[in-house]
Amino acid sequence: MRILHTSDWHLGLSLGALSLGPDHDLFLAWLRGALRAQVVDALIVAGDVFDTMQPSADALARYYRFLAQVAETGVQQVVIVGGNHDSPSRLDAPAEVLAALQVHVVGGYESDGPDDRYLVPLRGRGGQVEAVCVALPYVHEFRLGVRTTELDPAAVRAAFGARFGALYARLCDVAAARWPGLPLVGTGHLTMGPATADDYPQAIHQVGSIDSLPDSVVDPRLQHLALGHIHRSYPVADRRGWYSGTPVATSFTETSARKVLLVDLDPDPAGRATVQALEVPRPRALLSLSDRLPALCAALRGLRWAEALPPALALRVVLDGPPVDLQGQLNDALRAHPEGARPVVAKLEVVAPAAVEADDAPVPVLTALQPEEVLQQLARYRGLSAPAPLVSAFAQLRAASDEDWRAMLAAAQGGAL
Ligand SMILES: [Mn+2]
Repeated sequence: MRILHTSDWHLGLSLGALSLGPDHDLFLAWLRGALRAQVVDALIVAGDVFDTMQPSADALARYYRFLAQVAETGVQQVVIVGGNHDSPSRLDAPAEVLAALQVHVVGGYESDGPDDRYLVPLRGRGGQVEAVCVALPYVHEFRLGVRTTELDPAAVRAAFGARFGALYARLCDVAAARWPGLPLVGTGHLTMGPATADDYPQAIHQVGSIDSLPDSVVDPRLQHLALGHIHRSYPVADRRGWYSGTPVATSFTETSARKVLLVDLDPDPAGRATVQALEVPRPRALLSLSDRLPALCAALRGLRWAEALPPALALRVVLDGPPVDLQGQLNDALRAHPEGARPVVAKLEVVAPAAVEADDAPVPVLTALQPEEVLQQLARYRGLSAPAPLVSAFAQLRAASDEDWRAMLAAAQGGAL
């Protein structure tokens, strides 16, 4: 039984004003080719199919078009579970129609529902059941009944580890009893292993105080736990669990190669799966560029790329003085490329040189600064140097007595005070 494991498609995602729809179309076309070429029996999508709870019609069309075409690749079944970005009920709504296409959807976890919902027998090309998938979607902490407010973090982590472990163990028990002698594979949308801040596209991904779950969550009977949630590919729990990572980068920080995983199960249920990564061709470069405006415009004019789609740009313009038709100059530079093959500015930030230097300097404590220093720093931040007369006028105002103030105001207002 050969499985292709992917996750975190985030269909419907935009980078700033740039829709990643064309990127997702290229990925899904490539995926159909890979499923056919690699003679895959089952496709597993481990959550975050969509980027939002209410995906656009465009994102839905892309999803259904793919599912309608996937049978042509020879894949015998598709298993899709919901992630924290997906609406469980919306994902489940077409489940019965999709079941007719051998697409098994599990949108969300109900603690009082029947176990059958989370068990998908996987058939090989001969039509025989050759493996069973324990298809668990993202499970919100309150569904597991752990009260995070009453326990310290270590106790919460231990309690969640025990609950998740017991959930997988119970479903493995049922699967092993109903389909004895077959290898088991699982899904999950949760955090395990050495996730870093960059692995979470949004703070919401660090759900409650669960943090990273212990290896003991992965039931030893699961040959492969297909994980989603973290956007980088890495193994956990003695390589029995794997994150596939996002196939299409969802942010400018996801610069490493994007992957899907090919998983060959051992027909012996006590055996081990073999996992190999397939690199997904990058549909477009995500470039972060920072420079002064003339150099940046020259760089934009000279951009060349090998990817199918023009680059998405995160620009940081370092301004020496007051901005001079910034947008116009950037647009002129971009028009060096033909329409339809023009790089797209997804993010634009304007900073003063002082701000660039200040990135490396320690942040000064406000109370340790003299007011004149604050004035000079403000001027530098705005890309100006504070002229001496301004600084001395400021110092004079600061030193002025109440009487001086009245005199100055009177002078300024023509003696009407
Ligand atoms: Mn995700």
